[in-house]
Amino acid sequence: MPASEIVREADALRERLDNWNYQYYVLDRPTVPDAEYDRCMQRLQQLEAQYPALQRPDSPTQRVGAAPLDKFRQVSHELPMLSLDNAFNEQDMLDFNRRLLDRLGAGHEPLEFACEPKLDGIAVSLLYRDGLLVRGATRGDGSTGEDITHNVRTIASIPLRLRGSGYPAVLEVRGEIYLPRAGFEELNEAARQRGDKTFVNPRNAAAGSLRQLDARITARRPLQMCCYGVGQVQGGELPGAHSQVLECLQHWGLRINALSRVVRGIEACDDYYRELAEQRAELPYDIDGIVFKVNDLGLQQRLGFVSRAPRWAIARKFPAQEEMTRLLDVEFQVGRTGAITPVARLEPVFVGGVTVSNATLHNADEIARLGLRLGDTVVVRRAGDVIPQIVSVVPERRPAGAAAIAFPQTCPVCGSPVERTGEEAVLRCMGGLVCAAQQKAAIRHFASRRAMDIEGLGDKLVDQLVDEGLVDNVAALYRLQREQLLGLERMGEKSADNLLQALERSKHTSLARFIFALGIREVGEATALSLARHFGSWKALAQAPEEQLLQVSDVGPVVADHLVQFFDSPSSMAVVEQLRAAGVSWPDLAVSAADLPLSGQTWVVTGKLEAFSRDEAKARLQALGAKVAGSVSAKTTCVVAGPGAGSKLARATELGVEVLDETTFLARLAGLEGSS
Ligand code: I6G
Repeated sequence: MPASEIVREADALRERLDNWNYQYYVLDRPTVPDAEYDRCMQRLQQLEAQYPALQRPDSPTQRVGAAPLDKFRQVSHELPMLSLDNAFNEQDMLDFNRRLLDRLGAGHEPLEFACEPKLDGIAVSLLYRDGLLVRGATRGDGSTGEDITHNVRTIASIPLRLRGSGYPAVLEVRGEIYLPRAGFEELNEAARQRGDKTFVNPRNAAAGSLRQLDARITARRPLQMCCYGVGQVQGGELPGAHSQVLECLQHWGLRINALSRVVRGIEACDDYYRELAEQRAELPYDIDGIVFKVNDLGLQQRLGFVSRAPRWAIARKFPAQEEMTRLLDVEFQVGRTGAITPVARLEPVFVGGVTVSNATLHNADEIARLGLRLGDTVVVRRAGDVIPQIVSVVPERRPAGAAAIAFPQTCPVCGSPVERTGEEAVLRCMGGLVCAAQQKAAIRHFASRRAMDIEGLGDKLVDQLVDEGLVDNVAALYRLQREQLLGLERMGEKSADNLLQALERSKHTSLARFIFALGIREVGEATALSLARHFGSWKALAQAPEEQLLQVSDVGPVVADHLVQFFDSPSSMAVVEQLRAAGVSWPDLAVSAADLPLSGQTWVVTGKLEAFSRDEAKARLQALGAKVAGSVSAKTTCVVAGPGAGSKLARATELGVEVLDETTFLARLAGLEGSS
């Protein structure tokens, strides 16, 4: 190939990759499949390796390149990186507004505010010279930070070169680098599997990831950057409002918060705060408050600064997601699969908007990692909908003689031996279905709404049935007699009849629900659905060799192994036979997955639904062949939005994705379910 053509190809590949990166990381609108992206990247890498003269520091291939550093260089911020004043309630916000109006004088009411969530991450500064990223630095003490250029270069949402034109010759961009919650959970899960120390929260994980001398480690962490303003600006002009500056940054390829908004008046700030407080648990990242800024940069300049914070901005904080409390005791719960889970009993503490008195401790490794002892003061974290966790111990508050936490030598429920199998971190009761705890958990799962949906068979009643010896496995439920039920404490005739009717009704189910209800290890609702769709009948599934099971989406070697163990177990299969003999049945699936009415479509359900839970809506959509995703993108077919739908609805509207309210959704479902 002639040299000019090679240069042209490399330039075209770079431009294409930069565009896709921008679409994906900054605008959240993926445009090409990953495979196509990878092909282009490989081709560019190949060209640059073959013709080193083509290499450029801003090439998308050059995100990780330099050798590890031996230490961080110090960076002096030309303009100090300030902190923000905090507001904790509505009155603090009214006081803030009054202070602004007093300073600015008459004629400015209502003020225009730029509002956006305050991400719980690490504040950083990015310096661009003539559009090229030349330095990344931490905030440090505000005057001096650390040079983390090698690490910020690995973050895909940070452009190595600004896009477009019109940017100032020197542009310092400020923002927050953070780790989305999903990335944090994955990182910690992987650390737990390896027996390594876990990160306390996403913020610490982001900080730890940025403080790496070896950029290859940072590159493996799914860090994100969200820009909230500018520092020094030379050789160019920016527009006169903060919101317009943010828009410019986005045009130049930098990521800004999709939820930022301009409002008029302090009451509208309160509305925004409440709206975001409702969405907080559902956001894919941690936020600790909302930042409000006077939008007009001229007014900002007039207002100026007080000590280390701007007068024109304030952060209204949300209730803390981490609080301290005391560990009163550790109890051991035996689950459906015999896994023995330590559960911390805590002095009740208000955290993340609710009172928490229990927290999971996962397993013995987790307790060892935390170095936890009875009576310790601990930091409890409750973020989003994740169950509360103990994230650290406060060593200086340990009482004298605090006892170590002893794990049971035998099952605390049935006294059977306990074992750790293979590489597993969990301790398991080996009692199997002899163990009353396992029996109860299996029955509770079987009866649950998303499994056989046996109305009226709640946890207390399951306990009674097992404790009284009336039921020891799920099939025995269908042999219950009215007189037996009437013999139970607090069981009236009406309740007994209702339960018998509910049991009768539950016999008409679907194959997917039945598979899920059996409680086979690692077979959740989605896997059960995939299995049902793939095999169409119980017989075909139960006879399937491992190779066939592995062909099902969602089924890997571990799940396949659990399935085979279940089908090879005479006692498990005897229970299935008893269930079928009792009349549990379902229509075999004649249609293949590809023929279902919503096959190939991606739906998102958000907000509060009246007629059913989001999980139910999800299951109904999946049964019609749809994929149900957690976030809205250009690939989303339709969004079902109930009241309280926030960012996902906004995103759908922005992208022109079809949005259905609950009534229209129900009508659509009825039509589709009738036709499939
Ligand atoms: O720490 C911060 C987080 C978010 C900020 C900030 C922000 O705006 C959304 N803005 C300023 C002006 C400062 N710190 C100093």
